[in-house]
Amino acid sequence: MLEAPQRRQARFITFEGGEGVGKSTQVKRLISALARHSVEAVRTREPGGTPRAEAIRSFILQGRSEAWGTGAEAVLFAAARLDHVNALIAPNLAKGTWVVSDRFSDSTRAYQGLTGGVNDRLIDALEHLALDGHTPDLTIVLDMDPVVAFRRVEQRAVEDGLQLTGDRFEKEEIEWHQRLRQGFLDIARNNADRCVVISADQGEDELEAAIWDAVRTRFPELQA
Ligand code: T5A
Repeated sequence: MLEAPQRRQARFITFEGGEGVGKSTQVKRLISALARHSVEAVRTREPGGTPRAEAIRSFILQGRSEAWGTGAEAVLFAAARLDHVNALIAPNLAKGTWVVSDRFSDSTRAYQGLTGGVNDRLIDALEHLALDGHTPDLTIVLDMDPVVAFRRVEQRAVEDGLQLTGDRFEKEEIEWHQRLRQGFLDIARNNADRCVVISADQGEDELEAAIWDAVRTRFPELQA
């Protein structure tokens, strides 16, 4: 009797890093690379990914939560994440679809925790609550000098014919972004079994190849 082909275990991959390092670009490229290897994957992002979480995204990124303080903002990001996990991430993984997310819980730890001053106990508790065991299988941390990343964001604004007013996070000082960069590197060092740091200061094609190498190394089933 023929055995039914074994379904590959669905994987959860997240991209992290500072603003403008190329996460969105590479998330799209990874989805395409996975499709070329017959892997069905959904692309999502944080904050957001579901209608309810997108509503929280708009509220926060318009600066409307600013007066509440960083601790309350961490709670809002976690509320969005809880819905994202329950309504999108967990159901897709359960039915065998891979999930690739542009930012996830490490962003709360880096932005609100390590650079925003929210204590580890609250960050840990929120992470425990929102993830409910759905820790990423692989986190790609894209790393580069924030000054260079800002130039990319400026260039994008020029190309889009926009004035670079920035959302409220992008108005923060460059020094703050340097600390943020170090925060992501610290998270990667403390979670070396899950995180891979890749220099984002290279062309899109080269970066895509480096990311694909990391993904295939972590998930050898893709080499079959
Ligand atoms: N936040 C989020 C928190 O504070 N806590 C949390 O818990 C979470 C989840 C999200 C904000 O919310 C904060 C963090 C953020 O401040 P966002 O709009 O999602 O806001 O912000 P970013 O994730 O920073 O999005 P960006 O679009 O600005 O940056 P990306 O996605 O890293 O970069 P990308 O791919 O859009 O590329 C930027 C530009 O560079 C070009 C692209 O064409 C584009 O023009 N580019 C390259 N140029 C040269 N070489 C390359 N290799 C390039 N790759 C891309």
